[in-house]
Amino acid sequence: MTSLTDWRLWVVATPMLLVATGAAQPALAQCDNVPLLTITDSVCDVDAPCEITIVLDTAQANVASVAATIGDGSVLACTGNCSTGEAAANGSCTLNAANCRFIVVDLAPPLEAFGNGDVAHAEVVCSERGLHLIDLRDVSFGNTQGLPVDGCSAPGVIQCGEDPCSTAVCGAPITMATPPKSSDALFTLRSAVGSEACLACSCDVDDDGQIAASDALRVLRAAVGLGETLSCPAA
Ligand SMILES: [Ca+2]
Repeated sequence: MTSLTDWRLWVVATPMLLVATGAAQPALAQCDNVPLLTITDSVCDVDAPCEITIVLDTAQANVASVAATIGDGSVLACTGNCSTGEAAANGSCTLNAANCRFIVVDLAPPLEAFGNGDVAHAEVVCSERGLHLIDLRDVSFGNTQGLPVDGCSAPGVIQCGEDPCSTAVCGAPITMATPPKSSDALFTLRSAVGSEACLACSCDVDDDGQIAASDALRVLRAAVGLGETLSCPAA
């Protein structure tokens, strides 16, 4: 039998799920078995040059060029400094400081396909303290024949400034209140679907190494006074 409290929880949780998933990334199934370009999670000082790493998973495709724009210009600027990583050692990297668009390409015959791993190290400057989800926008891939290759990108988390875990409250990424509020649960849910950036010390409230919808539900249960115990990993 469902208790009144369970029903209240469901009524609150359902619109939260709709809100959170409505802002999610395009269907991931489209990105199965195609090259994927990502930014590794990075920690940067405010207003100081900082190197971020661009990583390629080729999905066994022939990829000899990658290009993308780092972020939307709101948080990060680019210095123009870029170098290739081990997975694109035969290529060269160019980064446009004006718009943060980079290209890594092998232009020296014989053209060789890139491997899996670091393809570029790009220098950026973050101006806004906090955690930021940074996209790789307008991504494109090409092969050794110069022909386009279908592929995808995924964002990375850039921490700008000091470690927020030093002051974080487990389960309360927004309000830092104990017990947390429903807004903390919503933020946790949005981070679970990739719409927000949250650290494990704030949002992995069952300490299982992942931020999932189940973490958001635990936060919500704590917020409505169901005595949920929240336990995040140490920073
Ligand atoms: Ca978890």
